[in-house]
Amino acid sequence: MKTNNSSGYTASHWGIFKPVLNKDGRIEKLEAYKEDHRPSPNLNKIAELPYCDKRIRYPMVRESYFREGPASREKRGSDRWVRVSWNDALSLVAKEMRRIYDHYGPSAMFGRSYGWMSCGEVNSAVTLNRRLLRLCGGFVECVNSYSTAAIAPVLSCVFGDSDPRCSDWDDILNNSRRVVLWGCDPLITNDVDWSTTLHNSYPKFEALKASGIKTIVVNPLRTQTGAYLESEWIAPFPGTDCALMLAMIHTLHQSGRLDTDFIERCTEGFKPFMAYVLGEKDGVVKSAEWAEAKCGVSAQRIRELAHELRDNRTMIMMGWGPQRAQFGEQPPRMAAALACALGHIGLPGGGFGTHYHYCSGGSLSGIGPSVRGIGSNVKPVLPYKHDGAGTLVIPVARFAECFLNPGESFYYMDKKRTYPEIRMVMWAGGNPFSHQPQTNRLAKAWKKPETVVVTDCFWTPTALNADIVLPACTFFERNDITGIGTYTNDGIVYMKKAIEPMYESKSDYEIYSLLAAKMGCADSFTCGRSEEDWIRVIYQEAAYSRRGFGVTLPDYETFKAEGVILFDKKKNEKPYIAFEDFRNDPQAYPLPTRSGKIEITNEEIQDCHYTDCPSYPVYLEQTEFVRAEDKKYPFALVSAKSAHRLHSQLGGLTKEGEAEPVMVNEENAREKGIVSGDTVIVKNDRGAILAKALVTADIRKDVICVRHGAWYEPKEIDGRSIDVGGCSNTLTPDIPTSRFTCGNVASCGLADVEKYVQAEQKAQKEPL
Ligand SMILES: Nc1nc2c(c(=O)[nH]1)N[C@H]1C(S)=C(S)[C@@H](COP(=O)(O)OP(=O)(O)OC[C@H]3O[C@@H](n4cnc5c(=O)[nH]c(N)nc54)[C@H](O)[C@@H]3O)O[C@H]1N2
Ligand SMILES: Nc1nc2c(c(=O)[nH]1)N[C@H]1C(S)=C(S)[C@@H](COP(=O)(O)OP(=O)(O)OC[C@H]3O[C@@H](n4cnc5c(=O)[nH]c(N)nc54)[C@H](O)[C@@H]3O)O[C@H]1N2
Ligand SMILES: [Mo]
Repeated sequence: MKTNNSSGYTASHWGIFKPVLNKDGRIEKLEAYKEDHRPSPNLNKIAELPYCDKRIRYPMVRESYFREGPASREKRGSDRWVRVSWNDALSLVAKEMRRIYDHYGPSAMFGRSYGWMSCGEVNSAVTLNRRLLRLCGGFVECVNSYSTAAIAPVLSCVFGDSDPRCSDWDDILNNSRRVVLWGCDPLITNDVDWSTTLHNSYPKFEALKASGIKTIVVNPLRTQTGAYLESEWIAPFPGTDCALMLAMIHTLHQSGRLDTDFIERCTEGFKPFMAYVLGEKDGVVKSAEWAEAKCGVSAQRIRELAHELRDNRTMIMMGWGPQRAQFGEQPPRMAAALACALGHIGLPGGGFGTHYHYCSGGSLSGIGPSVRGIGSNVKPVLPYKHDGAGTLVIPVARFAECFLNPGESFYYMDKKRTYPEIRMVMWAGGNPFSHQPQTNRLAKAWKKPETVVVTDCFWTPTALNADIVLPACTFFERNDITGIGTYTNDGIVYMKKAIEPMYESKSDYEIYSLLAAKMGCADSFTCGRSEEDWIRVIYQEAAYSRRGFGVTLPDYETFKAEGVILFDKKKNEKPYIAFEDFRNDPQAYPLPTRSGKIEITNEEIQDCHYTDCPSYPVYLEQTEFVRAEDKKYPFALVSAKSAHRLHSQLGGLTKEGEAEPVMVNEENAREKGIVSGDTVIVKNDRGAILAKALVTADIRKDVICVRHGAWYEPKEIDGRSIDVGGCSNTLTPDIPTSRFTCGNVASCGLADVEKYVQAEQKAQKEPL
């Protein structure tokens, strides 16, 4: 174990650093922690966060809400704001919570409050919100995430594990001959971690580049990772990966090269799937020529690729981009089937891994305890009417649909369910006006509840659409504790406050403790503990949990003084190879699936009888498909993660007039008369955004990319509503991936791009 005499560090999703203050006590810069393998390129921006001019300075109430209460909800988003005292703001929230619980019970309360907030186990805003609402009687619970809504449930069906552990990087570096980066861009996405990070995977990608192992990117974008690794780039149209993979399987079958030994010993239900590949039922042979017409990759390259991967030990690194689309369940299932067909699962350097792009997945983990937070799993203590809402569950991304259509039934997994009627929304630490598809539809749905309370540090579009806004301080302005590395468990950080809370902002813990006091459940909420008490308890519980495992942590005062503790790494005799035991002896080491094998055909899914998610993986053409005859909207939209933001976070620092880029292929740009730097309008039937053209060869023709997380800012221009903030979700459809998982879509939907001249010309005559 290593400790560092380094008190003064804090931690963020982007890593650990020490804020350096200038003589006026202002954060001037951030010094990256010395063990950080690749300090985030965003450090300079992060240092500006507390001083962002979008900070919420005081508790605020929407003017008409202040006067008339919930009746004025139509004015949400367009009203003026009234500054109130903390006491008045919290009394107002508590009064409304009581009214809702008294009259309607927990099934009217929306409290899941999805979001990435900041790290820190005591000030986990999402947890605190849920903890309080549970004590009050409960709320409508949401299942799934926006990250892995489709992939996680289907991998549970296929492998019996929603996120099977990947083979170690050392195994790849020693044994792989091909690495396929399928729908992922790890150099962008490993910049952040759900807890905090040492960026362990960056040296691995450096080693991969140095190794000479051939890498192949399958993505409509060339990707930052592909450019760095100088990978071969195969660019299918978005949403067509399954066609490409099916044709690869077909090719191997035709040349007698399927790994039939592996398929027979280790998979379940490959036969009916193969009958589909061969077109025995639908009369459509999933040949390379068939796939070329769908995915735009030449039949010859598809055939060569199948053989190339069969002949060379291949690791498929599957990202989560392809599953955030209509029928998003299919690409991960199909990739598993392809990996089985190639037969490399369980062999050194081979197989399929689904988190090399996320939180340093595949890197060695530390030997030490995991830090467990304050928790929200508490029993109701208040005597409000209880209507059994604890059992009410909606898939998280269907919440706008739920607000719009209470009482309507919907399908999810194997059941038909009903949407409850939501009357109050309590949101802390998340930004639905950034994360939910089809933002203009959300804006309508958001008008339905009677009261909306938002706790955030910034005037995000979500805060602007609230009735009561509570200002949280940033992680720079509070003490806290966090583990390091979601998959890698590298150690623990005492997050030390760098500056005092600015304006009237308070830590989330203080805000929610005060609100709990107003509700009459302060003791149950705080357990009589201050923030500092909780940090100590969380640390000591972690230390205690590993006593007897040969891991002794320093005492609390030492930890606090040192600031960062790093655990020793597990030293395996040989690198971990996913599914190795299972492959060697599937009877002795069965998977936790019904059959104990990899389920290509799955009964649980089959029993649902959904045409949008059948029993084995298939290619389903998305409703909005780029090669459709209707050329009204000729481009397929991709909205990948941005290297410069964590979702919408840091987006508030965008300078006035700095438009969000849209990547446009060179050839398309020429046809459209667009050059880099042009202001363009990107539009479809769901909305329109203003963006700045980035003309490039790094995107497939007929595909455009607006990265995720720019701030929604609708304005009336030329008689229509245009989102001048450039939020990609203004253009995405709010549809479920399928009835099976009801996942969210992101890279999905068609749009058009044109040079934006109209309003500029008009602006010269009559300024807007
Ligand atoms: N089009 C498109 N849509 C997507 C995606 C995509 O790729 N494309 N990705 C999806 C995915 S994977 C995800 S996970 C979601 C993410 O969606 P979100 O998690 O909602 O996105 P964030 O912008 O991280 O929102 C966090 C909010 O918490 C606030 N915050 C930060 N620190 C604190 C704090 O200490 N206290 C409080 N109270 N608030 C704080 C921030 O200001 C911010 O408003 O988006 C999803 N939506
Ligand atoms: N810098 C940064 N890093 C992040 C985040 C962030 O906001 N910013 N968010 C974090 C979170 S919460 C999550 S869940 C992970 C998400 O990690 P991912 O989901 O893997 O990231 P995305 O960028 O959404 O998608 C990955 C890639 O999928 C590609 N793609 C989209 N559609 C298709 C398709 O149909 N076929 C193929 N082959 N490729 C397609 C996109 O071009 C993109 O390069 O990232 C995490 N890391
Ligand atoms: Mo995510």
